[in-house]
Amino acid sequence: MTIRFVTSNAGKVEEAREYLTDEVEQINYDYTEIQSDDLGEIAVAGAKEAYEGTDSDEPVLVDDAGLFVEALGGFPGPYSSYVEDTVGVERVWKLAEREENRRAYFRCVVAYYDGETAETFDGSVPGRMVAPRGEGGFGYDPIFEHEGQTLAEMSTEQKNAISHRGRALAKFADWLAERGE
Ligand code: ITT
Repeated sequence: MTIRFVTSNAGKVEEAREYLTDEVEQINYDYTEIQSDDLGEIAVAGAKEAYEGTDSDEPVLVDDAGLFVEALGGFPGPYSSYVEDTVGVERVWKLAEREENRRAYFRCVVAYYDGETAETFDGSVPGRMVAPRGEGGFGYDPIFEHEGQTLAEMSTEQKNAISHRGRALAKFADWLAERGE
């Protein structure tokens, strides 16, 4: 089976390939990102739209993720992508830097849809906001530290072992294996 990962983000695909024995193909499909506080709802709507809007009947995967900074009421949360594109990661650190409480977490929901079954898998990782460090990963990785290292200082393998996406993908891989696929 081939799983079509609907994303513009090659970093996500690289992380997914470490978990899934099936072939993972990256496809670009510009689905509507609905406005919602619920990452799962956003991801399922995207997966269904991408599936219906493409010709293949291979299942699709959509991943919606965000960084939630505690002292900022969970900002940027579901709007993380928009905030990265508009003001950038450094400015999010600048906001967090003014706060005494630097706690934050990443959350990820992976949605699977095969035309019949829709299923979601989630994961999160706690950490704290720090000044940017590290060259790896993508997005907010340089400003998010977990147990002394930023996610950008970790290899893909190390990041997967502790990350929001790694946890969600591990659940997804178990579910696929249980279904015998
Ligand atoms: P697609 O929607 O095409 O999959 P995207 O990068 O826009 O790509 P999201 O909407 O899920 O994906 O991303 C939300 C934001 O959070 C975006 O700015 C990402 O760079 C960032 N992000 C997601 N996962 C991350 C991770 O593991 N580490 C750091 N930043 C992450």
